[in-house]
Formats: sequence, C-alpha cells, structure tokens
Amino acid sequence: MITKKMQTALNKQINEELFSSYLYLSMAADFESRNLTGAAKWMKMQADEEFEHAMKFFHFILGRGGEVDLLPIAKPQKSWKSPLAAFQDAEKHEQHITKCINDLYEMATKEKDYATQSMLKWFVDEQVEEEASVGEIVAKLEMVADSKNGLFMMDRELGKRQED
Ligand code: OFO
Repeated sequence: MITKKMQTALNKQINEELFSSYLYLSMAADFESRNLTGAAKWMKMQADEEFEHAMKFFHFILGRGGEVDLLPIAKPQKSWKSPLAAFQDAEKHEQHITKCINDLYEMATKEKDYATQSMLKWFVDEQVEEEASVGEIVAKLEMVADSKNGLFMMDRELGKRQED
C-alpha cells in the first residue's frame, strides 16, 4: 500500500511528465512550421518518451493499490525565437524534472518506501541521460551560432534519432 502523501506526489509527477510531453510536442510543431523536420522528429520522439514516463507512474500507483488522479495540464509556450532557445528551454526543463525526481526519492527514503525508491532509480538514471543528450545538442547549436549551413546539418543529424 502507498501512503496518501506519496500518492499525491506521484500523481503530481504524472502531471509533470505529461506537461513535458506537451512542451516537447509544442516545440516539435514550432520546428515543423520552420521546416526543421529533423528537429521536429527528435522532439516528437521525446514527447512520446515523456508520455511513457507518465505511464510508468500511472501503472506504479495502480499496481500498489493507489488511485490515479489526473490533474489539468498547463498550456505550453507556442514558439521559440530559435532552435537554440527551444533546446535551452528543454535543458532547463530537464533540470527541473531531475529536481522533481530527487525530491520524490527523498520523500520515499524518509517514508522507508522501498518499492517507490526502487521504481524511482530508473528515473534517476534516465535523468542523467536526458540532461546529457539535450546538453550536447545545446552545445552543438551554440557552435553553429547563426550559420544556416550549420543549422541544416544539425537538423539532419537530429532527424537520425532512433527509438531507444
Ligand atoms: Fe524528460 O524526463 Fe521524463 O522523467
């Protein structure tokens, strides 16, 4: 059985993950409208991953006899001034998600909730990967700066993203 406090926090995390999915889908739409189809594909795949993250929490809560409570999803930003600005926002967002996961882990530790700690370990590792991959893209886009050629190449590289 899961405590009410933990259940509330995990339901809030479902909302965080769904908002992440929404945010990245919004970035995908913005990229696609600028013909940056590679970056759009990358972000759509990211949005799908975030939905899967939400579902991991969803199944976990139900599996422990808890109640899923879906909260309203905030409206994400609609456009960004450049691909760099969008990926910088994605990086900041992932840092925020890492903090959310760490806070959940701390709560589960205090509550001696070992099952939740075990489930969260996957997310702790995932966040290391997510911050690294988006951080690398930000660094490359900074190198490219205003070069149209560089952006074209970068878009092509992002479009090569494969399912994990
Ligand atoms: Fe982008 O990370 Fe979910 O958790």
